[in-house]
Amino acid sequence: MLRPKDTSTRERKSLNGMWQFALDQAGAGRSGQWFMRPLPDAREMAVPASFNDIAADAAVRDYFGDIWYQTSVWIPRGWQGRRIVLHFESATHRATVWVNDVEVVSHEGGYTPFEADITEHVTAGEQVRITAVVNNTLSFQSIPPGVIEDTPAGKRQIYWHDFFNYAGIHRTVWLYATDPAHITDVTVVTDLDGATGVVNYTIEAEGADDLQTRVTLRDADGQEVATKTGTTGTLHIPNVNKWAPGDGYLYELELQLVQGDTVLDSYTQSVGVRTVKVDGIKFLINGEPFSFKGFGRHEDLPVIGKGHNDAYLLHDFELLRWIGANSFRTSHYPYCEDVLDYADRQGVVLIDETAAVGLNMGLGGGIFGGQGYKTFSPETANDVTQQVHAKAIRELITRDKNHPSVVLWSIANEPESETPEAEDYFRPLFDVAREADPTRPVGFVNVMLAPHGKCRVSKFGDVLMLNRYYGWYVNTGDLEAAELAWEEELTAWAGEGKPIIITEYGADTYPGLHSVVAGNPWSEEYQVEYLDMNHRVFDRIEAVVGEHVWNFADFTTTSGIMRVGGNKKGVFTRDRQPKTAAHALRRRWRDDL
Ligand code: BDP
Repeated sequence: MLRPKDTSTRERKSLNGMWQFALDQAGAGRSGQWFMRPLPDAREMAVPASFNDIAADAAVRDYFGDIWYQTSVWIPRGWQGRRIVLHFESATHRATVWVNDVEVVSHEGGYTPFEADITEHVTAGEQVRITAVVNNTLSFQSIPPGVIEDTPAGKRQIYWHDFFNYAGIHRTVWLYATDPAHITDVTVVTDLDGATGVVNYTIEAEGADDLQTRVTLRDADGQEVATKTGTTGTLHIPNVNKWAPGDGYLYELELQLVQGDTVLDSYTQSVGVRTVKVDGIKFLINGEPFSFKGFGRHEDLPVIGKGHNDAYLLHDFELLRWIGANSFRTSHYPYCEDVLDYADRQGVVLIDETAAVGLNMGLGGGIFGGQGYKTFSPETANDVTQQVHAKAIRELITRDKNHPSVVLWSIANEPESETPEAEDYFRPLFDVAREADPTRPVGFVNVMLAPHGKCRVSKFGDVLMLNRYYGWYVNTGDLEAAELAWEEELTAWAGEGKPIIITEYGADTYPGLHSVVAGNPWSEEYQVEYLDMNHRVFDRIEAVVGEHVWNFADFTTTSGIMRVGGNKKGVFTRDRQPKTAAHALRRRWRDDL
């Protein structure tokens, strides 16, 4: 699937703005065919945004079930004879969509795009009604998982990930038009041969059997550097300008379907020429050892929740630059594609993660003890879950495969990984990832409950990604003991001979809480002491090639005694003010200061 774009032959129209909106508490909308007419008792809702925090009402914030969205749109008169497509960049966690009275698409998974060819159901120059029923419930067969429990007070949605289950239409909805003959996908794989850049491309198209496929590669100044015909081929760039960390140089590949002198379809794909390879304990980008400095993050903003916002995107990247970070992980789900595009342009390196978070009944919202379920069993996470998970991996890779910024796939965060059931569940999922993308390393993020010697899944990964909270969840306030225990475990992992990225280490810190005495958790000073201790350990172990602090900014979670107005492990507050630790990290990460 290609991201909708304006090109010389394609036109897109954003459906963002105010939609009609109704919560379907009684679950009456599907059988009552709400898509046939204006939604009953509708209010207005902003798209893109999470609906949860808009109403200032706990019943809305904590609602789970069917959520109806409706809008109407004019099909441009000039789109007569064109192929017309309705495209959702995401709907969390699943949706079914109707155009007028006709169901056109259903999609499972809250963070990847889906679309429907609606040409047959619309008329150029006329208005159509678009209705989407979004559903945000989590079950053992969804990614991420959850369960609905019956309690004396009614049904409650339970889940085991430590961030609020924001839902709705979080990203842009597009209507776009192409020629009936159109390109459906392109895969670009780059390589380096000395100073020559190698760009392998494969194009897929529909209705194009009798057409010629033409590609033209241009540099950042718009100068043509190579051209070719055919749906698959290799282009060479003498004296290539590489894409590298901190230097997001991009070429542009124009793809065309041509009949005689007429270009029927044209699409542009940006291309960063770089290589990624794991070699022993080294993580190589363009053959050079790369060391990850940065954060685990969240899509989490005041009022709009997981809704995308360009101004925050720019500001967050400014803060990454300010602090000297070169990378981050899209914890714990695929991010808005605007984020990936911008990372490409900025030369920021990404670990790209699926939404498989919370597949661990030993945990819940952090390290809070068992949940009373077995993680993997026929009744809980089972074969169906595994298939949904496999699809989530495929959809992530299909969507993000052409982003040079993405150097590593993370197929899950902190799942149960110490049991034979976990081993059986994950083994085939690594194959799924490698089949979908043979060019990038694959890993998963290991949790403290499955330390070295116990984890049965790490052996499948190309790199080791570890989340550890020595000095926070264990050895709280005792950094001396934490340092000994952490170094012992990390030394054991280093014996595996793989690169190690510390994908999470962090301490909750209440901004403004200070302490002159060391070892005082929640204070700004303790966050600094905690990070310093971790860095001493990392600096003694050669296999550690990355440090991603948890978290870039404070974020919203469910309520609980372990959370004070959300998770406070941010180095920045939720409104992006630095805690003391931000300055300390800046001194460590910026080598130009
Ligand atoms: C880890 C999770 C992360 C949590 C974090 C924490 O990967 O999502 O927010 O710990 O407890 O277990 O702060």
